[in-house]
Amino acid sequence: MIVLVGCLLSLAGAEAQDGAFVGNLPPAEALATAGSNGAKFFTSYTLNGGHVAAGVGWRNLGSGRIRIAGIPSGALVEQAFLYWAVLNPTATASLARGRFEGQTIRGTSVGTCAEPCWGGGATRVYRADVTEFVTGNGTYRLRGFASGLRTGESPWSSNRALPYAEGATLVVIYRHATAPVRTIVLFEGCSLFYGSTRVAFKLSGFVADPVRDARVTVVVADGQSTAGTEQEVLQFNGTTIAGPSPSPWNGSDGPQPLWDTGTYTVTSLTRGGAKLVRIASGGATTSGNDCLVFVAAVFAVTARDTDGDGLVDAWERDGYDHDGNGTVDIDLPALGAKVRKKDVFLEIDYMASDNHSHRPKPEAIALVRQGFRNAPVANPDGTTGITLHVAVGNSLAHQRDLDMWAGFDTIKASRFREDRRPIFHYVIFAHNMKDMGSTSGLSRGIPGRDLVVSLGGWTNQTGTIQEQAGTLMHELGHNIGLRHGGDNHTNYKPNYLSVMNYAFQTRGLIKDGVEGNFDYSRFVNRTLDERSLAESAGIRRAGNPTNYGTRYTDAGCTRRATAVIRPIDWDGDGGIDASNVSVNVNDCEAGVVHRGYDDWQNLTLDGRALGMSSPNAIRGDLGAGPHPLAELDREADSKIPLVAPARLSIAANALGLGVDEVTWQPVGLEIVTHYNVYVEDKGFMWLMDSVPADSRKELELSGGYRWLGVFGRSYAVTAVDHYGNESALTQGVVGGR
Ligand SMILES: [Ca+2]
Ligand SMILES: [Ca+2]
Ligand SMILES: [Ca+2]
Ligand SMILES: [Ca+2]
Ligand SMILES: [Zn+2]
Ligand SMILES: [Zn+2]
Repeated sequence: MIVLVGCLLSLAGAEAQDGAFVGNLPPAEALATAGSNGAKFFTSYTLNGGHVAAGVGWRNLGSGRIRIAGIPSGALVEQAFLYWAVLNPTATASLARGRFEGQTIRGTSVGTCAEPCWGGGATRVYRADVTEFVTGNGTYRLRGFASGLRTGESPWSSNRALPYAEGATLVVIYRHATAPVRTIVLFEGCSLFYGSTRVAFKLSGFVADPVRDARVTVVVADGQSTAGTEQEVLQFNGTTIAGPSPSPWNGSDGPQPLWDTGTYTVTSLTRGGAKLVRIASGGATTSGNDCLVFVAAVFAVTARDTDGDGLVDAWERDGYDHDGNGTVDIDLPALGAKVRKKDVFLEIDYMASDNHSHRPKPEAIALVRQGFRNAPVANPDGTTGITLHVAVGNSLAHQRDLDMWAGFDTIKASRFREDRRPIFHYVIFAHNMKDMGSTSGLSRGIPGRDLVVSLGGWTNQTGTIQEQAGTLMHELGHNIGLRHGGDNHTNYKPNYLSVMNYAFQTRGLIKDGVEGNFDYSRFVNRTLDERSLAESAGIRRAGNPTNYGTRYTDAGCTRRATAVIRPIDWDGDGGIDASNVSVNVNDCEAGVVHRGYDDWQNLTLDGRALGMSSPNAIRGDLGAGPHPLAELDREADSKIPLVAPARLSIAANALGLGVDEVTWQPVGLEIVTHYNVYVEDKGFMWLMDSVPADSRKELELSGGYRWLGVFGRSYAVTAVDHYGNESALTQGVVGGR
């Protein structure tokens, strides 16, 4: 609104509540400091991709359409945020709410400041993650946002009613394989500028190298067309890039005035190697400008990421300078990051109570790190593997049930440093998640940056080493783009050997006859058509290793574990059939074709969407359940069969006449409680003894167990876990019988 004397008087009172602006035109540098309160770093993405933004002005409507254009064909939406502003004296829940494409969304407050001369009390700015509803170019319908009137009449009509809706802007970050690598930083806030004041902000969190292109988007509320008077300018690094005529803030987003989303190319104004750029806006002359509110800014500039891990070369070489002040804030090289080798960073905070702690066990972290280190992923430096850096951080107050994601966000806001946001995944080892039973964990989106491990309902309330390792690796797998079937959510596929498959999450892969190998899928196995399965071929595809085993359900829906990749007795009739069989091999689900998947060659380490507003959302998969909200729980885990003990060996009479020595390889799982030893007599296997499992041997897989047979000649051994599940028999006969 045009500044009137009365408005200025009301602003004098409002100044006290927002230190981001001052009365007279100060030097830009001084305002940059004050302004930094009003344009806070929110997040950044480094990926092959870019951003687009568009807005709608909706005073006296609270609804409208936003048309997104400019996303290249073939691109994938990495993340989408909606910003909106509304004027109202008090903050109410309805101000933070609206419907986006028919779905209710709830925003987070990103700032409150003085209002732009309408007597509206205060300006309130909100942001919501709408990634799950944005698929690409097109028109998006927004309805039901707070507005005192929905008549669409002029803002200057005498008919007025609070709250005063200003407008909304949709910012879309996309990924595209042939787009250059860019760092895209988002800043947000609420800063009034009017009369002779101006706003000036520093944008940082990138290294502009090389500067192939640079673009800045600025979102400002309450602009209006004021031909001849109150013409504003927008400056980038001290050079005017828009205005004074037309003003960049003339309410051009439409259909109602009072909202502008401006995107400008600033390539030639961005210095090579820059870690900081400045934007400023205000009246073109001292005659002043309209009452305006800065809402958000996006800066996107080309960057280098030689190893594709989403960490800019300059950060990995020189350290990350978050605020661009010349001082390194995260010394990535000191932490072991390399420019030419892929790195993944985790911060893990954990809950602890008087009688137990969810601090991750060092052995669990070691298992996951080993899995990444051994990854068959090539690096530019000629090595293979990914370096997983794990910072175990804060001990958190114990909560029985963590509210998702609100409770998570509360903890994250106070315990996770802002300058780590572009680099680290944030992990909480919690007890349980609210209303999710014994669900083992949860990833916020696929891909994502946040995850929870929640084993409070598992072994000893904290989970075994293997339950911790597998769940961490599973949820991290979702964070880096993996699903329960690799590229789809079909679970329990026998030809998908990955901790992403529930059959292997808490036990690791079966390899060389033992369990506990925590890994993502390293190769594509044979495609399985459940209508026609060749038992002799199993899941092996030519050229693949032969030393893996798998799990499946047989024709009677009995779950089975096998230490070999072929042959596989799919129907469970005890023999390898010559002709093909028809069996629902994945958890007894009705017949489909299952394809294998190579996880390691398809990870998403860069970009990574920053969570979702809905706990149940997966990018591109909305309504295409099952969603990760229902992750593996203890009930489902209790049905997973153990592999039979391997390498049964019998030395006849080794310990005296008629006393045989029977040895076997431990299964390799902490949940194994004992082994049963059977001896055959008259065609029946008699249980002769139970040998307690040695947890140390289980984990180290060193040596074998020994049982001294006394009569038998034909032995069998099984493993039994703490659920009471007994494995299949491993049978052996004394030689020469
Ligand atoms: Ca990198
Ligand atoms: Ca710094
Ligand atoms: Ca790296
Ligand atoms: Ca068979
Ligand atoms: Zn607990
Ligand atoms: Zn999962």
